[in-house]
Amino acid sequence: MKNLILVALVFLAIHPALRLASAQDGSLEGRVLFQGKEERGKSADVVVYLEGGEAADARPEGPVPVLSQKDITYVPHVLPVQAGSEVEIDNEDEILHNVHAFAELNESFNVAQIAHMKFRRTFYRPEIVHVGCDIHSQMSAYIVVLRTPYFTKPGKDGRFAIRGVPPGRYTLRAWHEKSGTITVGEVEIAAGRPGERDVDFE
Ligand SMILES: [Cu+2]
Repeated sequence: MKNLILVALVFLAIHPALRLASAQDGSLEGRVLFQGKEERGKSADVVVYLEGGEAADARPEGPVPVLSQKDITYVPHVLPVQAGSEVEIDNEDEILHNVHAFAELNESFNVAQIAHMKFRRTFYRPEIVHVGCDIHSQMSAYIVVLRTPYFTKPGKDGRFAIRGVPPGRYTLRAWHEKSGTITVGEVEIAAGRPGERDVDFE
C-alpha cells in the first residue's frame, strides 16, 4: 500500500498537467500601461501571459473558446487560446460572413458562413492568427495562440490577474496588435500570496 501511494505521488509529480488547481497555486496581478499611462479600452485588447515553469506541460482544459460574429463585428476582437485548443466560430448575425484566417504555422482557412452556422478549428502551434471577413472588410480579429495556459486579458481599467499558476519562475510577456509581443521580464510566482508586476508597452 505504501508503495502504491509512493508511485501515485511520483506519477503526479512528473505529470504536472494532471495536477488540480489548489490553494498552493500562485497568481500575478498588475496594470497594463502604454508609455507609463493607462489607456482605457485599449488595454482590454491586450493579452498578458506567463511562459516557462510548468506552462509547457499543461494541457488545454475548460470550455471551448468562442469567436463570434455579432453586428458585423468579431466578439471578442482578441481571443487568446492555448496551443492545442479547439476554437468555435459562430455567426450570430442574420447575414452571410466569410471567415478568412491567415495562419503560417497553423492551417489557414476560408469558410463562407451562413446565418447561425457554427464550426470548429484546432490551433496546434503558437502564433498570432489574423482573422478577417472577405465580405465586410472592417471586420478584424486576432486569435492569439500561446504555448501556455497561464494568460489573461485585462479589464477596461487595465488591471489584470493571472490565477491558478503553479509556483515557479516564469517569463512575463504581453501582446497588443499595435506593439506586437513584448517581454516584460522574469517573475517568481509563490504559493498563496499574489505577485505584482505592471506591463508597460513603452
Ligand atoms: Cu462578414
